[in-house]
Amino acid sequence: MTTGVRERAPTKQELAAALKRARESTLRLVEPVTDEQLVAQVSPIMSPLVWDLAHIGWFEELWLIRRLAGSEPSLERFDHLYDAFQHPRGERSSLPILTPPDARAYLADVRRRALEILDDIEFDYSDPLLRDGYVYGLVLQHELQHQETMLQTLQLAGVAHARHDQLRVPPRPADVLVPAGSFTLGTNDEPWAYDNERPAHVVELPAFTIERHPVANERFAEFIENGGYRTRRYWSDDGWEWLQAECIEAPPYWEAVSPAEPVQHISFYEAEAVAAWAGKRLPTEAEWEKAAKCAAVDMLGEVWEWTSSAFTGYPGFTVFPYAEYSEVFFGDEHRVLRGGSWATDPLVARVTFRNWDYPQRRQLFSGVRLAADA
Ligand code: AVJ
Ligand code: FE
Repeated sequence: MTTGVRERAPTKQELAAALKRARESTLRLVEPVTDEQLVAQVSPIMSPLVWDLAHIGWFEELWLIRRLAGSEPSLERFDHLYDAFQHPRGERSSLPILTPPDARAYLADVRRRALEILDDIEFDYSDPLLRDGYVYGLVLQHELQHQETMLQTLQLAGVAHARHDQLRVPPRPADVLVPAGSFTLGTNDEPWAYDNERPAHVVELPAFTIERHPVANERFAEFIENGGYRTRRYWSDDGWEWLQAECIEAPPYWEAVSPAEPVQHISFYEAEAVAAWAGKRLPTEAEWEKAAKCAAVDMLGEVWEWTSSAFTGYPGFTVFPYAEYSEVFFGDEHRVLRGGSWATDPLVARVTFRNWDYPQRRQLFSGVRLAADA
């Protein structure tokens, strides 16, 4: 199965194969991880890995078993343990969550039952949950996104080292001019798009330039050498306040980076500051998407790129199929990131996909691509 607008609905075999592939990569990710590492609370902003594992199963049970077949949860207490809104990430290791062997057994059991239901199901295409296999796409993308979350935890734990050495950014920044005019932001016909990517709507933008590649470490190093972290005017008020409170002088893992790779693990504030130092600015998410769609700049799969946009609903937004994916995060607290990183599965990393996080966050595989008024 590929991304992009599909000609026809995926078959049951294709859905089962996609679920299998996602599960294999989840299990591969935790294969070298000890049970002790699985239960560790690595950071207050991350769940213990064993929580992510069981939560993947819980989400699959919720949508592919309870919703589709109307069955009861396997255990009543799972809703309170594995619903992400019940307990903050930093408290999850002190909850009575499943042990690593039980979490693995639960994942396998849910999968077995979900595949039985898939086998029996009558695809009712008037049901928006089933049309184009939507609910299967929801569960798949959920698992794939949690893999990236788990990789962030592994990185913070020092267990994994970001496997990004295939990324190379040319030494000289190259600008692409995107002429003024309108384009369509978002999508109506990407079958597995999230509610926050819809509806497609026309947006008019003045001309702007955007760089062909994200900022590389060597350029970021120049920013540091030029006193970037000590120069007030490069920083927003919030950014400067954050910088003073955290005493930050470089991105995390800075000692180990290669010059030609995109800078990673930078916060929105650092992204803004390096842009100001370069005499540029962050793109808005509309500019980012226009460049990807109309100037055909390849912008997927390097690093997540901070945009200047707050995460909000597009005009005409409607919740589907649950408010806790997107809507509860709308507002001015979160900034949008675009593009997907080297750790993002291609099923998720599409041109209309919107990620979001708090501006101070650096656990993400996040970098920046610079833009400017034309
Ligand atoms: C879209 C990456 C911000 O991890 O909080 C996982 C994805 N939603 N489970 C997140 C998600 C529910 C979400 N992000
Ligand atoms: Fe989740």
